[in-house]
Amino acid sequence: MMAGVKLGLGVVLVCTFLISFGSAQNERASFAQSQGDTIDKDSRQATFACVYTATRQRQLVLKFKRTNNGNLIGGFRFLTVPAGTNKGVNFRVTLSTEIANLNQVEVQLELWPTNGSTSDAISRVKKVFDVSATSGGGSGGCTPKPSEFPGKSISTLNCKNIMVDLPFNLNFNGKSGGLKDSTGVGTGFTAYVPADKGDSYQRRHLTVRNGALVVTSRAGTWGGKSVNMMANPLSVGLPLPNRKLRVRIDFAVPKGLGGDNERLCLFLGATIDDYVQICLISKPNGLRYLVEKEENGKIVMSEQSKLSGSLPGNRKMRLQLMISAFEKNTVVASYALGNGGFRKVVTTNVKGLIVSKDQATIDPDTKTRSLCGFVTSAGKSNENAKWVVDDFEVVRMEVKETPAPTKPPGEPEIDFDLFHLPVTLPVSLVWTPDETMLVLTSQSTVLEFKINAERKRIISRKKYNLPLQDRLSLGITVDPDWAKGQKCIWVSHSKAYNADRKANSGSISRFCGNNFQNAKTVIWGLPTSDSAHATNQIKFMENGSLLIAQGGNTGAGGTAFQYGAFYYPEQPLSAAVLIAPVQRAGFKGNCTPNQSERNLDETRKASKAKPNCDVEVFASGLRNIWDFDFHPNGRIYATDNAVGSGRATHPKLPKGWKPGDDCNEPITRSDDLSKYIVVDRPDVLLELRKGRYYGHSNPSRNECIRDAGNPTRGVDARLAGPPSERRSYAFEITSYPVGTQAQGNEKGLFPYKEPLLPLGLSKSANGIIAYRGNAFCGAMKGDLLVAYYSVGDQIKRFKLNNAGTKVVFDETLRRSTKSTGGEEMNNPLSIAQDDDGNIYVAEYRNARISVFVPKSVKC
Ligand SMILES: *[C@@H]1O[C@H](CO)[C@@H](O)[C@H](O)[C@H]1NC(C)=O
Ligand SMILES: *[C@@H]1O[C@H](CO)[C@@H](O)[C@H](O)[C@H]1NC(C)=O
Ligand SMILES: *[C@@H]1O[C@H](CO)[C@@H](O)[C@H](O)[C@H]1NC(C)=O
Ligand SMILES: [Ca+2]
Ligand SMILES: [Ca+2]
Repeated sequence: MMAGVKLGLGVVLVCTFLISFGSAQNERASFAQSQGDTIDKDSRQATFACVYTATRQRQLVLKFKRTNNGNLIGGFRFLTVPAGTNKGVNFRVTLSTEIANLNQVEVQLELWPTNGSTSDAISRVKKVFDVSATSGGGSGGCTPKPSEFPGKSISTLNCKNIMVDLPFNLNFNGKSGGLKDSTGVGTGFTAYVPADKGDSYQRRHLTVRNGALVVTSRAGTWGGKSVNMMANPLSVGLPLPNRKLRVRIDFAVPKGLGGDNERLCLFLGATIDDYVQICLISKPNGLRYLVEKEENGKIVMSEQSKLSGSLPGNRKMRLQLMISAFEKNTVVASYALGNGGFRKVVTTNVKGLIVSKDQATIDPDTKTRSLCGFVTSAGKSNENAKWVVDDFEVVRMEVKETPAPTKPPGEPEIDFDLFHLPVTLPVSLVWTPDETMLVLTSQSTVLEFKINAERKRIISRKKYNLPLQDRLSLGITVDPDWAKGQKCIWVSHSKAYNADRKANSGSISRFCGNNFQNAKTVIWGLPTSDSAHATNQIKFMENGSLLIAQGGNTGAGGTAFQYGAFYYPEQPLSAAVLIAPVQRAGFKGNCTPNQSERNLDETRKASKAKPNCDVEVFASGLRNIWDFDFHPNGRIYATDNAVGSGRATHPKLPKGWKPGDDCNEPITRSDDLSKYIVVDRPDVLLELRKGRYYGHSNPSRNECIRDAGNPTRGVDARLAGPPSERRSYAFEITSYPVGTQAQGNEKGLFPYKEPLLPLGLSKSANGIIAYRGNAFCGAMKGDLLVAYYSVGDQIKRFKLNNAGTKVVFDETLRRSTKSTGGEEMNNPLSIAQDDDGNIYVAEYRNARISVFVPKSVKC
């Protein structure tokens, strides 16, 4: 038993139990003492030889960490291994680009039960690996973070150049730049899809010539989970999900194909295991089209048929994908022979992942995870056919908007003059009592504007750099005592997204002085997910307490070892609106949990001890609440962002679970995932109340039941969406056993409160204001204005009933979309208003503030 003693109680019990089988005390994993272990800085490939002994199926985990602080660097691997004695395992791992900056890494090998029944590993060994000898990488290229291909490069270009502007057309004139061909001429494509093994980008097989791209095909396939290698899957990043797009490729079918599955495919995908494609394929019975869809490594659709008609003499044909991510994520695949019309062959729905929903989990420079392009394969043929591609284009399609709903009776015409103020990366804005507007950028600068809105003029503009290097700033508000001469701003910031992100990097600082130069961090140690869910907007209540919109760490409350994004578990202060009486003397702002980050990372279970600070949960169950506003009616209204990428789990309930019991076991088995997956949910508008729970689980607070649970066999908790849209959404979660009630107030839990209004899928409803202006004879006073960041970029207007308990009318705010006479918005994020009723919208991707100046009407 000596080996067991240092392993902790849980494991000792396992050993005692297994001792009757005679071998448990030897369960362990170790490095094979091989001189051959390598980490190559240039290719970022690590190879390690390990041995293990296990009495049953176990999980081996190889991790790479910084030696100075123990933080994980990108690139770790889980392997499920069968029982065996002294079995050898070779790991190959691609590390993230962080490796280029390090001289040493700590490599850690662990053996875990596959069912996550212990709080610590059965065995753990470490060694420090010297990487100073190998050369520093330093090459350009794009290795997104977070990424669907962790640690792998998807381009030789900078990440910022992967997504293309529309319309996008390649006619291979050699002037488009992009990935290079065999002779160094640009193909115009900006990315490739990395393979499991080896390099998928193989320049030597590409030649730009006479206005065409000639590709020599190689053997290869993406089908299934195990083998994913295709040469030259050339692609571009698409601006999704907020656009409807048409992608086309024109090419000539090579002569002499032998019916050996030789093919050219036009694809749209997020990974080699999640894509949809239409191919022209050569089969023994002739040329056919093939439409394939793979999800999570399984081909879930494969339809083929012979072409209707024959190829023209020049053997030219076209393939097309029409992509629309509004509501359902629909892809329509078509083909055309020669110059003939397109023939629609398949209409299918794809996962939100493929169309870049859930923007918070996408690398901020790359901005998309939707790669669209073409790839050829020689199939089973020994010949490497040459495919000649003439044209590749992506164009934007018009989207029909829902017709304007009937106005409330007696409402005057609501219309605005529109102008813009340029600001790069604006995230939050606030008006001061001095009638200046402060705009915060994600890079921690503050721009101060004095504006004459009526004349559409900037009177003055001043810039302040806050001393917050390398921090992501998201929220700004002014000090309640500003009017008394206390010129201070409060800013929320974190290390979300940063290369050395931290689980508890969320902070709120106060900056005072003429240049906001006097900084004081008032609250720190708040949760930060490994995606862009962090400490969001902050606002003061009238009594001086600060309310803080704090994002969650997980996709749907549960923790699953299998998902790369949303790695950390929920914590006692995550996924909530927090309240902090910062004005109180002796206020304690250090909310750093006493659980080490290393322990959080290794166990994937958060300590339930609430950090010993004066920050409390005001309202809970909020997945990634961005903003909220105080309404003149005394209520608080908020938005929340729901699951959109199809990769999120709710907590699993242990056997015999009762409300108020624990549910913080992470999911460790891949085959368990499907039992807990939460499919995409609508974003919501909420009325935020103290002491209520809004449905996003948090095991560290014993909040185990998502949404309305699953009380009956029938459809539960069906709520109507916006009146103009005439549809409804059920807030039940059918993966819970029938009879599972929504969260009540057992053992001090906050009882569940339904949202005020489901808004629809993947809107990314963010900024919200309760409009206070008297414009339009007061017709808009008290209406809620909400920014849709993702699908259908716009400002939505919601009219409440007198009690403020129901939305009775909704419309797209005039001039916030093209079809309402405005200039198209791109990722509107936050909204503010001034005392004259002018409305200011921070458009993140358009790098501007849109100002809506109400047109006057006679009352
Ligand atoms: C999980 O694994 C442990 C250790 O191997 C074993 O004792 C336990 O019975 C397993 N539990 C379940 C639910 O499979
Ligand atoms: C302010 O009001 C909120 C909501 O009622 C309350 O929870 C909080 O304790 C109050 N803060 C102070 C400083 O009184
Ligand atoms: C962590 O916090 C809990 C609750 O406040 C306390 O009981 C425990 O002693 C703390 N642990 C450490 C290591 O400080
Ligand atoms: Ca695959
Ligand atoms: Ca039900």
